[in-house]
Amino acid sequence: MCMFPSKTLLQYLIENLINHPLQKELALIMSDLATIGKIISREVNRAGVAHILGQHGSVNIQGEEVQTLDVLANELCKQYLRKTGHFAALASEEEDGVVDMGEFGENAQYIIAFDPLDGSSNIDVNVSIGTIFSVHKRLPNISRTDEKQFLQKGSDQVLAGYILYGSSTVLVFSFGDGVHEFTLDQSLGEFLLSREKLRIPPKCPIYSVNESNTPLMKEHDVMFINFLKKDGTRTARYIGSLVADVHRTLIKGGIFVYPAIDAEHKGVYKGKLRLNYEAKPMALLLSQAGGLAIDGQQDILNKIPYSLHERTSLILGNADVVKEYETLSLTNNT
Ligand code: AFP
Repeated sequence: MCMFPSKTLLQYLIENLINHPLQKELALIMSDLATIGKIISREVNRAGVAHILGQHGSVNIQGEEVQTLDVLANELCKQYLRKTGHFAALASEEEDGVVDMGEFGENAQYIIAFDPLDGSSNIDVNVSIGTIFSVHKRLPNISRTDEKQFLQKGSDQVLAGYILYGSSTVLVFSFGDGVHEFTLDQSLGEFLLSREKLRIPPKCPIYSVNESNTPLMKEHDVMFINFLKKDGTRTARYIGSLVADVHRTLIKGGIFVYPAIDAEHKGVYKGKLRLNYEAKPMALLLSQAGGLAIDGQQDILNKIPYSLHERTSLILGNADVVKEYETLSLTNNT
């Protein structure tokens, strides 16, 4: 067995600075996010033991029940990131409005949006969950706590990624020059490089969709899902944690489809996933890995959010198959 581990995240970030000296602060941000990931990973792993599983009893801005681990992860992210001094403002799935970083954020150059614990309905059953983050430059001439700071295009993200708490804890991120994966070695307490410049495989062997929603979908979405199943060459996988479904898609290839649905049976079709801290960061990773993420009609990276917690439909995965969806959607959109 090899005595020497692969490159640590810290080594990687330092080496990367030789080619990208201006990314110094982003490297520090990435290192801080990795530390948060280690702490959440520890808490997730001992959640059952510590009897901190279960619901917190409150309801978040999305109308969902908040889990204890969600609260813990959100508080940790807020408190830790505030003290780093890198962020002028912060937005979280668990917070109604923009979070002021106080004196720590006065001279900060970046803003961050995150979902501290995505896939929280899976917490109680030991299914993979994750933290998603999206970092932008702070906009000048706008108050740092103004929601407009977060109404920036996905293509302007300077750092995006996720930490997946699964059978191992994995960090996947991009500064916009490739996607890199690091796996947490619990014994060393270090993230070690496991995949550099990750590319989505060319084949699309998996489709991932919550098929219980088909009665609520538009006709062309149902047609597309039937097309994906038509020749029996694809298998179905759906976890219900975006981080886990995206990670599998990046590693194995495939397509994830969450179209707009008419959840209230009123003829009004709406997306479920959040643009700022679910769709945008995943879209950057997919595009950097050679894939594509769209809302049905346009690249997610080109969408300008109109509100902090805006929801969107999301179709991502192998670019050729995602484009087939786009064509069908554009010709059938009503
Ligand atoms: P929760 O955090 O409420 O579990 O939502 C998870 C999520 O936002 C995303 O991670 C999943 O891809 C998606 O929702 C699953 O939605 P459905 O439960 O409607 O399939």
